[in-house]
Amino acid sequence: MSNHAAARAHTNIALIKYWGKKDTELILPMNNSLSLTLDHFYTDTSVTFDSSYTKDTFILNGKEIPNENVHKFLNIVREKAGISEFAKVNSTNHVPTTAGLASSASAFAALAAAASKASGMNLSRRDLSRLARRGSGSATRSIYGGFVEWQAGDNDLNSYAVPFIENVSWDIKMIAVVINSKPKKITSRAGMQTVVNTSPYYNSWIKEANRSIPLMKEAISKQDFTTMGELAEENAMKMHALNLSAHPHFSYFSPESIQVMNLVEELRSMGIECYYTMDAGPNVKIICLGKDTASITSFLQKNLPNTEVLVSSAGPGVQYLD
Ligand code: 2P0
Repeated sequence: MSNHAAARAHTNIALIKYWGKKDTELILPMNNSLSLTLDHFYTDTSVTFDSSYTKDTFILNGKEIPNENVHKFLNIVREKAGISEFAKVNSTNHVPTTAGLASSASAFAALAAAASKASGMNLSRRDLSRLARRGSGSATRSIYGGFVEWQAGDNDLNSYAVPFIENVSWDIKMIAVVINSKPKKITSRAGMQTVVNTSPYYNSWIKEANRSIPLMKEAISKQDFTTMGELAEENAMKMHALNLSAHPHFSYFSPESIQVMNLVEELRSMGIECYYTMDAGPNVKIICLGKDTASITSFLQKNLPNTEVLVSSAGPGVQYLD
């Protein structure tokens, strides 16, 4: 049995977001979500199981750090594979370190692929997606490239991602605007469950997300950028509105996030079509077409000098490295 494997997975940004679980142990989401896997941000992870190890070790970007979530995930892999050896996990995040874009999506997708292969399993992509889900919800989608839908399901077997359009011929870009100010950190995990438990608007969110998924798929199929962008921006704002309606209420917006969103609206009024989305942090991601990338980035840099912008295209699904 080969006890070593390495894999690369890219991060993804949700256009229709996952924000709440119906099962926190199995990570079963309340609604389907739909994302774009990106080419620029990825994680490389190698895993070795060895009977001489006396504990699990996790090395991230060259530094050993204890991580209970990685250990719990390795327990799931060992149980599925029927092995008992501890593992050494070595991960490198290929995301500019200052960007604050490091993502549990690429991390757990790469770990699922590397750990399952190193443990002797040969999982289908569907089963890899189910396994990645146990580490982090958004990782479910990073098994596939391009546009991906996570079908919520209602149990461990039927909650997984499916590729919607893996080979994207549409010249869609995602510009990540890196905002360095740090508002109080609330993890996605804690934030979304506070919302599920306390927001009076949560049922409306589910209804709206379910309504938006088929509309978003239709817009992507037709390469209807206006509908796609409007749906993505509205969905993101609805998610952030839930956070303001929770008890205790919270927000991921920083003053600079709002400034960037205002600049996107200004670009639109100038006839340059682009839309924003935000996740569980202050960075703003701008969705645009390749032809407008240069004008958007120079407008941003003129108005917010010293702001880092990172441009991504659609990226591939998980790959084995050896
Ligand atoms: C998403 N996010 O659909 C949403 C939108 C952030 C905002 O999935 O608890 O790290 O590990 O399942 O996946 C980020 O949350 O949370 C996320 P867990 P995860 O991309």
